[in-house]
Formats: sequence, structure tokens, C-alpha cells
Amino acid sequence: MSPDANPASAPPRTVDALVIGAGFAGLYQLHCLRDRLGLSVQVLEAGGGVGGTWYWNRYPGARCDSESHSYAYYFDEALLQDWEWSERYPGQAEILRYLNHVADRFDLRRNIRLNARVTSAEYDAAGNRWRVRTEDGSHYVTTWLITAVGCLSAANVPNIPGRDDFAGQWYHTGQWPHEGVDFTGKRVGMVGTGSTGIQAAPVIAETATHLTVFQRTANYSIPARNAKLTDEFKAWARANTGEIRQVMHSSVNGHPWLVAERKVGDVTPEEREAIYQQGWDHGGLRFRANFRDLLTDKAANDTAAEFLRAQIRKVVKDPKTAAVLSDIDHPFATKRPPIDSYYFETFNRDNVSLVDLRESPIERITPNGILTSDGTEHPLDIIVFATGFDAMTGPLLRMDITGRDGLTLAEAWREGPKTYLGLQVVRFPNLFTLTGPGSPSVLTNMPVCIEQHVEWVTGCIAHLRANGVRTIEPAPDAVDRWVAHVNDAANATLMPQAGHSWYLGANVPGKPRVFMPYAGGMARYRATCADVAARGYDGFVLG
Ligand code: N01
Repeated sequence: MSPDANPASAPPRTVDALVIGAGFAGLYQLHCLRDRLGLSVQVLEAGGGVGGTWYWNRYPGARCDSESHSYAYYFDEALLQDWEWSERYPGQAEILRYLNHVADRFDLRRNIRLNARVTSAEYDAAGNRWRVRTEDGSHYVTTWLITAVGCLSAANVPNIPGRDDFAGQWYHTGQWPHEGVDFTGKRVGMVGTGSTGIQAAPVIAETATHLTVFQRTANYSIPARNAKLTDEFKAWARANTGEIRQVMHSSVNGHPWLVAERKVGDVTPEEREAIYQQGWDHGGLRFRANFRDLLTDKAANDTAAEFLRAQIRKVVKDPKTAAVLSDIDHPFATKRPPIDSYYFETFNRDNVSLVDLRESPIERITPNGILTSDGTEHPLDIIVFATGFDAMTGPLLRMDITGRDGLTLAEAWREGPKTYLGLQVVRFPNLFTLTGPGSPSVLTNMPVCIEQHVEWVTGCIAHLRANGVRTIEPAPDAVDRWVAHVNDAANATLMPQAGHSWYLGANVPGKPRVFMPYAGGMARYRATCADVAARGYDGFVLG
């Protein structure tokens, strides 16, 4: 038990607000509630340090896909002016340094308990308070409970038969050892070709004797074109924080650019190809902002998809490998589009091979490696599972949360998550789920949606306290309307067409198939939340 733990035998520690998680969201929530509202706040963090996603995801090549000047807090001008990013996309270590810097700068650590994994939270209606317990038996009581647990923090390790018999080492990318993994002289198998696998493969291939990539679903990827930031760019970003913030706040995805007004059909095929080529050469997620109908019109999307498949065939020299990598079964950007640094080029190396799991699925893991259904045993010393996460609901459901009348969150969400604005759940009063299902979250540049949620919750709690309101929870009909709106927003896009995406929960066996994030756009969502607050928290029941 850590020295600042609060043993079960001791009386519970009582605070005004308890925040679970010390990543981007939890750190800012602590600052707002403690330093702006004057509340007593306790943050409980499962990890041994602050940083959330960036504390855990230390896999080779881990780097953010958002551009560094936008992947930052924008609430404090002095912080923006003082911090200097070194590359176009910040690497894991640099982001972790940034978040540690923020924790020190705002003196946050004194209210954060590390190595304190929350195991249960139970609402006590008689006392109108939440009782929160941690793995080591500590016990807290709080009025306001705020989860800041991230959307992609519950690792999805596939339950492949024989895994425990493997004689080598296996790792999940989201639980990477702090001391790193030495691939020198090793035969490495990597399962999964999402954003993570696509980042990790080129780096692993540099030192491994051999890397075998096990691909189930082929994926689009656009070159990141990462580079050191120039002094000129740094000066521009510093001088234009207001404008950058304004663009991020008015954009669909919270990135520092707007989606083009034009549609694919507005330009000639030659102009279209030139625009795609320019997007490819420039690199990054901005590619999908070239036309406004890429995510709503299948024919428009097909043009981008075909351009990207053609790039794969150009880069990858072996035609059979190129065919497997470019045989993509879903429209472009209907799964989260990865960006990469020399991913497809990696398959031109002599020490890298690709296994097509659609042709020969994994049958089992043997002591020596991975056996596929064609009878081939791929000999391995290390297996890397780049197999993603039980996204959005997983981190919340892995804590045992119980609301009014003994209703557990797992029961409330048996058919999929149901929230109002992604922020609150019926019969779970005073519980706020930052970047929860039903909010734009993973469809955006995360710090932008995190700041919006944290500021909204802070404003809400301030309002409730000022007006002597003891409880807030959503009205059931408001939740029904919001859930229907979330579904409509998803169905207005092509995104549900990627039937196996984690947006739909399809990557986790048995998980309900519900499109979880809100696809109506960050700017629209921000306006909706502001409007709800302005109308006296319309749709919420205040008690
Ligand atoms: O996870 P994923 P991820 N057997 O779920 C495969 C964010 N992120 O960690 O597509 C074989 O996308 C699975 O195959 P399939 C970003 O939002 C951001 O890569 O289900 N294969 C897929 O290929 C991202 O979207 C950044 O058929 C199995 C892969 O594993 C999200 O995190 C960097 C399998 C999982 O892909 C998650 O990305 C990294 C099995 N049993 C991540 N189970 C940056 O910003 C799964 N797969 C840089």
C-alpha cells in the first residue's frame, strides 16, 4: 500500500469532487475544480505517473497523429507561450514531458494519488454521495464524481488459444514495459494493423531479425511527413494562438484546419487527382478535409480510396504483398485513418513479411509461434499485440459503478451506452463521464474536446452550487432523444459501413454493436452543450 493510501480500516476521506484519471482530462479537471471553484478535489490514477494514454502507450514509434501545436491545452496563454514542441507530431516521450510539466506548473501533484486503481464507485442516495474504493482498499466519499479515464485505455488482448503456452514474450502495445523491449536478434510477430501497428512496424523492423505482420483487415494510411519544426513555424504558432484556437473550435474534428467547402464532383478528375497528390505529399489527417463529401457520399469516397490503394501499390514492390495490403474492404476514413512514417515501405525490407489472416486465420499460439489455418507455424520469439482497445465503454465498465437502486452501469448499458451529451447517465446522479460515449471524443483532436467537456462540467458544478442544487442527472426522454440523434448523426455518414470497427464495438467479442462517438461534429456539439447550459441545463433533472 502506498504511503498516502487510505486503508479500509480508516474512515473514508471526504472530498467535494473525485476525479478518476490523471491524463489530459483529469489534470485539467483538477485545476478547474480546485483552482477556479475552490473545491477539495482528489484525483485517483491507476498508473505510476500522470499522463494517461501517454503514460501507458510506450510502444516503439508511439507518436500522436494530431499536429503538436494543436495537441495541447489552450486554456492558458502563458503555458502556450512557454512550451516548445520539437516536431510536427509529438512523440510519446515529449507529450509525457508536457503533461508532467503541466502537473508541476499548476501544482497538481499534491491532489493526485498514483497507483490507485479504482475498483468500485457506488452512489449512496440517502447521503447523496459517491463511495469510491481503490484496489488497495482505500475509501473515499465525494459529492461529484468525474471519470477522466480516456476512451482507449482498456487493452484488448485477444483470447487466442495457446497464448499462455507461448515460450517467448508477448506484449500489448497499450501496456508497454517502461524499460522497453529489445528486439535485437529476435523474430517478432505483430498482430494488428490499426494506427498503433502501423506506427510500430517500421520501428520494430529496424532492429528485429525478422518481423512478421499478421494482418486481418487491410488499412489505408497516409504518410505523416513528420519533421523537426522550423523556428519560423514555432514563431508563427506562438503569434497566432488565438486564431488557431478559433479554427479548432469551429472545425468538425477540432483540428487546426477547416474541411473544404467543395465536393468531389465540383472538380475535374485531373484536378481531383492533383488535390489528392498534394494531400499525400503534405501528409497527415488533413487529407480527408480535401472535400466535404468524402464521409457522406460513397462515390466521392471511392475516388479517395482508389487513390490511396494506388499509392500502396506504387510503394510496395512485391505485387502479392501490395495486393494484400491494398485489398481494403471499407470506405476511406470509416475506421480511424492512421498516418504513418514509412509503413508501406517497411514491406520492401528483406526482414519483413506479411501474413494475410483473411486467407489463413490464426488457429492458435504454440510454444514456438503462431499457427495459421493453412498449417504454417510462424516461428517467433516475441509477439506484439497491436490489437487495440475495448474502446469508450471498456474503461468505464471495468470499474464497478453502481447508481441509484443498485443499478450497475453494466446493466444500464447492456444494449450499448446510453448517455445525455456523452456526459451523464440516467440514475447515476452527479457522475460526469468526460469524453464519454455519445460525445465527439475519438472523432476529434482529443485536447479540444477534453477542454470543452472539462469547462462545461466546471460551469455546471459552479451553477449547481451557486443555486443550492444537490443533484443533477439526465431526464430519460432527453437521453432517448440524444441517443437517437447520435445514431442519426452516425447514419448520415459512411462510418457505420465499416462493420468491424471499434467505433461500433465490433472488435470486442460480445460487445453490443452501437456506434459510440457523436459524429455530428465538434463545433455543433459545443454549441449544443452551451445551449443546454444557457437554458438552465435543459434535459437534466436538478434536485
Ligand atoms: O487499435 P485498432 P489501435 N486477430 O483497434 C487487429 C488511437 N491511436 O491500437 O481491423 C487478429 O484500430 C484489428 O483487425 P480488424 C486511434 O484512435 C492513436 O491500432 O479488427 N487481428 C486491427 O488491425 C486508433 O484508432 C494514435 O480486423 C486482430 C488491429 O488489431 C485507436 O487508438 C496511435 C485481432 C487493432 O486496431 C486504436 O488503434 C495509436 C485478432 N484477434 C492509436 N484483434 C495516434 O494518435 C484485433 N486485431 C498516433
